[in-house]
Amino acid sequence: TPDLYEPSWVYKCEPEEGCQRSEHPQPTNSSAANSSFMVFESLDVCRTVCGPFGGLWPRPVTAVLSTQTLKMHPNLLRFALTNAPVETREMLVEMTHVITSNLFAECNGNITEMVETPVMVYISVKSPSLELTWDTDEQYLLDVQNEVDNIVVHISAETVYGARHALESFTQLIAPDRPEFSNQHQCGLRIVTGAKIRDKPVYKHRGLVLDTSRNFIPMEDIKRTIDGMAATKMNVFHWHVTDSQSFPLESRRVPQFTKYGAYSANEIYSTEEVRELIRYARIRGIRVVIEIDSPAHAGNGWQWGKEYGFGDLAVCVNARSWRHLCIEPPCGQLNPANPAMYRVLRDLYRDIAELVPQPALFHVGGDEVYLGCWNSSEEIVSYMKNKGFDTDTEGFIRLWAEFHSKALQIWDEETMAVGGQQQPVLIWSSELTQPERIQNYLDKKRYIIEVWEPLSSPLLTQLLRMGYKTISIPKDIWYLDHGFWGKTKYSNWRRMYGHVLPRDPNVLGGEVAMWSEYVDAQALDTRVWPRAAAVGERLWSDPRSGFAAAEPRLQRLRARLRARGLRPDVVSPEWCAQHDA
Ligand code: CP6
Repeated sequence: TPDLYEPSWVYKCEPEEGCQRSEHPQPTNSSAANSSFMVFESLDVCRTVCGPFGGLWPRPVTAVLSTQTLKMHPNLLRFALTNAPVETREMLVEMTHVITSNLFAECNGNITEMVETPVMVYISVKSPSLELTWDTDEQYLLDVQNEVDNIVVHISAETVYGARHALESFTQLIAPDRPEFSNQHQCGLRIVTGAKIRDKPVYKHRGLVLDTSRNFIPMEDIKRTIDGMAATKMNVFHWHVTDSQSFPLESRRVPQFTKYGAYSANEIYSTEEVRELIRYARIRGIRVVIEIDSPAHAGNGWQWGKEYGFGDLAVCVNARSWRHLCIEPPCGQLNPANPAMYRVLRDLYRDIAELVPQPALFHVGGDEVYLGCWNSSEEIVSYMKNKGFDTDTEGFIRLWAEFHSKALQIWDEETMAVGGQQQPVLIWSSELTQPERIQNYLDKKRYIIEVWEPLSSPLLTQLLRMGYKTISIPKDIWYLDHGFWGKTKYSNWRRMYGHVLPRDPNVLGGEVAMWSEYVDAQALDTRVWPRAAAVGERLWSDPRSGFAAAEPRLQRLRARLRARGLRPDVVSPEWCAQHDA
């Protein structure tokens, strides 16, 4: 195919160089004028999709975009798939359905039909694998050409997930022909007439943590959050599904978890719903990582042991002595002295292992153990004495480490019992992961440390130096709940965007966190979006250009999220959208 991308009429953008509009004559419409459809040029649309990196978010590695747009309609959009096994093709078909319905949702679901250009998308994928892991190749090439009477798009990727990212970028080359800020009206869609995009992520772990324990978040709101992540090419939904406050995850083997731990019978995620969510996320290139926080942050859902003759499965449950027994009320920690607790944990892990596609990534929690809680239990203290553990801080730390070692072994066994292979697990940073302790307790081949220390903490660097793999989630920057606790540590998107992770092969990536003490479905979208997208671009592209260059694209992303039914917060006054571009 001939190269249509003469530097005289394109924006050329290379990483690290910034973007410059090359001096060029006004594009001529000659080739299009000869064809059978009319050409409408709208500078407004081009302003949003043809500029440096157009309306793309996250920023691709390289993009060369035409300065012309043509009218299109999703009715005249066709996909042709590569030869591949049935399951691979089915996955691609579902991915294209998502893309098409996202386009239909533009213009308030009411796209004007005038004279449109047919768009033909050819997708070629090399690997038939549907596995989604850190080894999944997410790179893609996207090529858009204006042929005689249609637009021809070529997508080529190693995996279906790369192809999905390409499809996402493809939709970002399309924009409504009316101002961003009037979402109420019918409008037309226009597509950039030419593009060459080469793209791949800098970090392989681009996550969002959602806590659904402090306040329950209905499934439809979780799915909307997944939609937002897909729009920004994030790929890990870290589901902090349980905590001490409530246990909304159904376990078929242990129905007591939800019976005693869910806020209500309506506030439960059934096994079927979870399975469906995992599938929903996959079609959007996202892996669901379930976290069962333990041994701390566990209480409600575990308080029925005595009634069933199992003894105390957890201790200090619902203790309310703020700043004494608990990190935050209500308290609760698993009882490591009780063998029945491990049997119950095994049943829960088995249910999860059966639910998640293998190879699976699991999060064991491991944060904020309050040693005073365990110390308040006679049963636990005498268990320690029997084992010859000192009953000082280091003794309790040993007990904590013993818990994780047993829990990991149970997870491994249950993983293998369902035909999976041993995998590393995620664990939060804590007292246990302090540099002087961690090597005694946590094997660097088995644990990946999710470091949530503030930026000023040396821990991330220390762990990297010791050879541990890490996920970075600096709590003073990438916590979306800051500013909503009556404190003023508000993390705005510019600050979130401006944080650059150390480039180290053992930094697998990062996550942005939505703890749910002070949020539920009512304000979820505005609290998460568009700020999470700032982290999404930081993790995908890790650009060196500042937030000023990013802002117009973020405004376009915000409009796109609105069209897809999210309710993202504003980026800046409407004035900026009108005058910045
Ligand atoms: N819940 C759990 C939390 C937090 C953590 N784990 C948390 C701690 C400090 C802040 C915000 C959230 N609410 N289970 C820490 C990983 Cl500032």
